[in-house]
Amino acid sequence: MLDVAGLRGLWERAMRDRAGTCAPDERCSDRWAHDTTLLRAFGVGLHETIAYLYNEAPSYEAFTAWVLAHDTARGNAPDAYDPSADEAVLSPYDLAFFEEHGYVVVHDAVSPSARRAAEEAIWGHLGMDRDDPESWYTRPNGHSIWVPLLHHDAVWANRCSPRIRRAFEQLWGRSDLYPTVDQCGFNPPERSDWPFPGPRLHFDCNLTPPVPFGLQGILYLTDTAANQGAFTCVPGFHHRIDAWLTSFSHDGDPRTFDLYSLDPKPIAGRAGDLVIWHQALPHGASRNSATLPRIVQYITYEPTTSNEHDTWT
Ligand SMILES: O=C(O)CCC(=O)C(=O)O
Repeated sequence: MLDVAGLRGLWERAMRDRAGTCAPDERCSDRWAHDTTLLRAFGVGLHETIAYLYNEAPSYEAFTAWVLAHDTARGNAPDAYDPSADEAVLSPYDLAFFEEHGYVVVHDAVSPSARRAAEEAIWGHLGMDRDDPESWYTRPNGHSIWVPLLHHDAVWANRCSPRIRRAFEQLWGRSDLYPTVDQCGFNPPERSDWPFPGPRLHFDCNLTPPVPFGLQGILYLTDTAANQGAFTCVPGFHHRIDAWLTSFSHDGDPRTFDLYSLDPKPIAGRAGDLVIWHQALPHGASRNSATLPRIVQYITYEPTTSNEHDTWT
């Protein structure tokens, strides 16, 4: 079978890694950026691909068929968006706010009908009734706020929103970006039989200093009060992180440090707000002490080449 745009190399590397025979230089960040871009261009999620490759060890033919079965005509490619929507989404004030605080809120990132469609899709996927609070605690996916709904049309429509793409382009200062194929989230009010399961404050990025520029994002599909499980981060920490990491060079582990001691702040928002944050901010969800669930979609755009270190800390 023909190699499809580098898929064979990706499949071969995964099979070698699975067998424990992958050479160290095959795991470099450039290779990672290439492979993740390839998967995003085909419209498949990273975790679903890893689960498929590592759990099922498919033949190359089966893997290619699996990838190609995903609809790639979703408008996720850098040249697929409408140039008429090319005006700035983030104002100079927004950009300065991001520079100072390391996060920014994009209002009306998607239309009301688009966010309602995604919210409906999540209720439907979970098999829950928004008017029946008992149903909010009967999740088929276990005790987690993650909702692995990746390929619903409404979710794809938000992921490819021109306003969202443009905001990420402005922050990255480049346009060779693809949206990650990421999941949704459902964080109901905490109960004694359903304590908040996290994610608590953490970093997803490599903590080898200097921590490079990188972005993450969350779209609020419903109004989200500060006490409603809101996204929480430590504003401004991107300016301090390298010095902070250096303080661990002889003793301690930044991954086990009590990040709650760094003065985190919940970021409330309206339905349709997208919060974008610098990867160097400690961040997480929070416990929901309100009366309604927090319902979100995770959306990030990443470039086709890597600025990350090869050594993971
Ligand atoms: O759901 C949230 O508010 C936080 C999400 C998060 O921690 C992440 O995307 O890494």
